Amino acid sequence: MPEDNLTQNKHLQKWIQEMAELCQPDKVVWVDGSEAQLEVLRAEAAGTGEMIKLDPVKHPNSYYHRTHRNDVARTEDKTFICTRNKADAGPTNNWKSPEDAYAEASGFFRGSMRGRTMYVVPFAMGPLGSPFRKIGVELTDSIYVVLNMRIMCIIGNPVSEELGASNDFTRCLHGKGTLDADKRRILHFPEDNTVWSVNSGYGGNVLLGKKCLALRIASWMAKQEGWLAEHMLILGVEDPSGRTEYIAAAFPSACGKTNLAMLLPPEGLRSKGYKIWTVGDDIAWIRLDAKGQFRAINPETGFFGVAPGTNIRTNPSAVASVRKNTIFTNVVLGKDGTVWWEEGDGEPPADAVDWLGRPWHLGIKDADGKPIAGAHANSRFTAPFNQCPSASPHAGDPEGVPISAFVFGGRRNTLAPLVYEAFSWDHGVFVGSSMASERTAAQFGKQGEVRRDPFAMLPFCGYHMGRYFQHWIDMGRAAKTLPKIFHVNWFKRGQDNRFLWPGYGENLRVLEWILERARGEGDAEATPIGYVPTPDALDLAGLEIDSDTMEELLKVDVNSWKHEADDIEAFFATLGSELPSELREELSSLRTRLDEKTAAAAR
Ligand code: OXD
Ligand code: MN
Repeated sequence: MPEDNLTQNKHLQKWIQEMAELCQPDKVVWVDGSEAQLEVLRAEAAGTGEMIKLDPVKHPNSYYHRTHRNDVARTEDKTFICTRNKADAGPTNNWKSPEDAYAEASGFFRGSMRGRTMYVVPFAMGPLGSPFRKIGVELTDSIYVVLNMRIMCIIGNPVSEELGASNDFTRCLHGKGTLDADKRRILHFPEDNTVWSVNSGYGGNVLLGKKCLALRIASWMAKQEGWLAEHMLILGVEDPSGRTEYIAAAFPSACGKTNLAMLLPPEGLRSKGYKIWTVGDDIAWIRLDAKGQFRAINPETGFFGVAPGTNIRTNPSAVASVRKNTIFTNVVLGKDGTVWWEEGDGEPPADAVDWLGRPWHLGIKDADGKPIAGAHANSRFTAPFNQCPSASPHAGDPEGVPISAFVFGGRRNTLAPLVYEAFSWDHGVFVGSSMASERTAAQFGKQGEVRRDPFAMLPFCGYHMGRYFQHWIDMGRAAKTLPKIFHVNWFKRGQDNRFLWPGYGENLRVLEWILERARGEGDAEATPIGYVPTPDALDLAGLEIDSDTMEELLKVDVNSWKHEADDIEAFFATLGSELPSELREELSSLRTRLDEKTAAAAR
């Protein structure tokens, strides 16, 4: 037992003991969350080179860290849902039996912390005292993890005090091990409320409160307990009358969620009095309140955002958020203690090393003459939520914020119009369940290939996807006020392959229409796929966009949608008998509406 262990919790004590016996750390240190202790850890990590302290004037209290070159992103092929019955994990997850998974990973953990310290990090996802909050305890041999957890959630004594003698906490064990990629495992045991992660040091695999607890384990809990754990941003739109309404939106990774969550209104709308309030950029926990209204919290207290592409134009609020108290991972490091990344602001530091630690300068090329990027494409910043200028004053409300609209989005080069509204809750669930993105020329693989990512939860749903769809349908039945459901596509391209919509701040024009529709206002036209804005329904004042482009953006091409219906059917078939009948019916109604449209055009 750690000498300074402040917990009297017998369940926690027993588990720490067992895990320490397995991993054999030299020391077990209780993380109390105090600034004094964190300072000691920062100094220790700076001493060993695990973290590099950045220039205290340009980047106050900020650090740099590099992960192993084979360990720079989430590893979905090494991520498993370990349930007694394989069917409970469903066809979209990798599965292992709990016995096999524990046995194999125990081998990797055994003795792996010799010569190292095991840190005990009690953490809370969601505000303390809130009906939403869940408690976890992460055991880790990485100071980088402790310091990131400090930014991403509430840690330390306030959490263990709230836990008291209860056994109701997620047991999270993380060990860097040898960083051997073949032996990397991210294992979820929802039946045991346990996560084991070994042989990785990359954030998404090791900050176990985030994807592992707040999405995979939480989605399982949410199904049992009657709530929703979603891969969604939450934002508030304040209109000129001072009214603020909230939207929760799901997009696959790399579709600009953080940018949308921190959107800065374009001048035209800002001068009218519009403001955006950020509640969360990645995860939403959603419950029905006593009145049957959906309310959401962001269970995190920080941003773990992608650095490249973040600049004063794309996301000024993110730039402000990372000014201090930030950890940068795998970006360019200057000898002068500054950091830089591609499509960031300003010039790179003169004397710099890239994310692999090699001397680097802008324009440097590899042996084939290809430019070498200085920052890894998935390099990250970890920054405190409350440093965001658009942080909502209601982000920490224990009851959450009321949700007026759910928005789903994908990256579709052609098919999907800029925005459309589902006809009903079940139709909206169908829209979420059939979400997809197309590969662009910038991605590896066949261009135009469609990848289904239902509710942007494909890598994060901790149980059978068909049952998850059913849960969404059931939540709609339980609600007394139903938010409307929308689909957006910022990425539609014209004949010349250029984006038709300017995106970024201008997306607020679309959100404005969405909220009007949610209130029962706003003009729309029924099409086979849903309600689409009439040509003059969007407020385009101050935006230079011609009517042909708008027509193209809002167009619903019936033949392409017929192909889409075939593709959705093929995807649904992979879910077998667990696909809710409501979704089968929605697909068949979509086909009927498309056929009617063709018939009407022929008449
Ligand atoms: C993330 C992701 O890091 O979705 O948030 O990949
Ligand atoms: Mn995410």
